[in-house]
Amino acid sequence: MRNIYKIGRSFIEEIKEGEKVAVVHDKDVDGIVSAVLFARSVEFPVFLIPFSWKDETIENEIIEFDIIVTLDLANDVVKKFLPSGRKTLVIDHHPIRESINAIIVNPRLVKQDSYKPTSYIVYKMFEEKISNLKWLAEIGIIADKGVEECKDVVEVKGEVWKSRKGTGAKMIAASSVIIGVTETVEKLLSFERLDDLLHDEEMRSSLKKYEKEIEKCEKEFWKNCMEIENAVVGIISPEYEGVGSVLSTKLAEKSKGKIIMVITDGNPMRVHGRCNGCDINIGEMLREICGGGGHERAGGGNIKDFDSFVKKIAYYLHRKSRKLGPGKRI
Ligand SMILES: [Mn+2]
Repeated sequence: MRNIYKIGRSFIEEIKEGEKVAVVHDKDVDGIVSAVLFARSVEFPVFLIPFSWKDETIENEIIEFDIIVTLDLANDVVKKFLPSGRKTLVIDHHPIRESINAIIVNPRLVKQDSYKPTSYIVYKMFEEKISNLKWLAEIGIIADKGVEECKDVVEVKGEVWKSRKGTGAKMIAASSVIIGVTETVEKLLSFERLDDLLHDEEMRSSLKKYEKEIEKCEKEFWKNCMEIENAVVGIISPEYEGVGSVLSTKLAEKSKGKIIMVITDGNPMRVHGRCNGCDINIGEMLREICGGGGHERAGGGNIKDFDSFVKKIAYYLHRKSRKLGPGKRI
């Protein structure tokens, strides 16, 4: 593993004075923290660009740069916007499905099923320079649920989400949707200690607002939900991004064995499926029903028509409970 960090560092050392460096990073907490750790590690100025798969302007934004560094973005995502002939460094932890013309720092090159968030990788690459920001790296790791394999960095005991660093992770998530990703990065760049984050008024009020919104949506979900076999399906209209995903995870933790489908209203409507402890593969189910995807316990997809979605769920679950194959009619 040490070797891949060294390859990443050599790439950085070879950057010449005057070369313009763009850092494109994911918008989630791991991506935001990685960007802050990276910017605080290198001696040269960097231009930070938050990116999500919906962004279409990225190619124009990075065209003028000599060097591209991407953080927490999978190879196949980077491939879509990478301009040709540009020196590129990809620091990431997603499965490697595509090869691209770049230097790759990804623990999966060494161990395929490794799960070490990008915050951990960036921290390990520059540990000597940013040991004072270990608390921030820990927050990025906690947010991406990577504590298990990063115990040499994360020091939290007991329930991580209830710890001070867990609260820090929630504050960053909330502030990124309420005050914005770039503004959140700006703030984090100025914090030296965990207390600077935990005591920041704007960050604190973001978390309060976000939690209030989740509570409101939880009530809305139970008020108009319907039960189909062991699935509970309900629509919510959240004010902020990411609420559907957070709420579905929360509800599934509370209702073990139930399939939770939180649908966020909009055009298109989006479904967030979760299940803890049932024998239905959520990702597979949503792939078949609405062309979505995911894994055993969590998945998502877009819905055009609510009524036909509900019918398809009923048909799918009825078929599964009778162990019928996909082609057989009931
Ligand atoms: Mn990540």
